[in-house]
Amino acid sequence: MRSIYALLFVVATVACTEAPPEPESLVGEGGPIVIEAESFDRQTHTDVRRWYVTSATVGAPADLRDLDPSHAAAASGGAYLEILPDTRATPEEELVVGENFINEPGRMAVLEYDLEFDAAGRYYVWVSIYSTGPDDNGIHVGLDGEWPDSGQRMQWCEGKDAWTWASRQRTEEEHCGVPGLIYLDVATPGPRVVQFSMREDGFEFDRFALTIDAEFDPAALKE
Ligand SMILES: [Ca+2]
Ligand SMILES: [Ca+2]
Ligand SMILES: [Ca+2]
Repeated sequence: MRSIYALLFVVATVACTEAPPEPESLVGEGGPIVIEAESFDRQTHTDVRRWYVTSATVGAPADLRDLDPSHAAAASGGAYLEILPDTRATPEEELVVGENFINEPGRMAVLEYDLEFDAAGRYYVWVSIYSTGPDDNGIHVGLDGEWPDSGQRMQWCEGKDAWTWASRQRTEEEHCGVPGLIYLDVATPGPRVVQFSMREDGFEFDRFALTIDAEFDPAALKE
């Protein structure tokens, strides 16, 4: 019996020394938090499209279609993510739902970020992307496996050919998106999983910001 207790002690000791991983980022009332897209914790739903890191030293597999060059040099942290292959790079190319486009969130190329929220609240979501056309500028955002209306169809029209912050939701009436409609409601403090999923392939994702400030101006983030 003693040896069993000894073994249990060893197991318990090992278990205690291997503490569960701490969420890397704390989101609270102290102002916006900015997360690099490439620091994601997991991705799922990758059978048709997935996110690839591009940096000065890393690139997506060369056989995946991508018509434009790397934009890593001007990306924050020197790296970004892109959904590839990009089989609809122009409006003339066929739109294939479930392949190069998906209006339903949480179905394709889902990124996950483990974050710790130290305050409940409504968190507005801003994302910096690099878009070169009208078919690489849509994404969805969700929380803990839920995809609320307020996280669907983030859209960018202005700021082509440059890394550009926006927080706008595409609507029936305004295809370029309405500001102030993209947010996640966090009911209680604690660990949460913030998720992004594909709407259009070829989407280039540098970083995102969460803020309780409805008047947030991303210009404040520029050094
Ligand atoms: Ca591209
Ligand atoms: Ca595309
Ligand atoms: Ca980045």
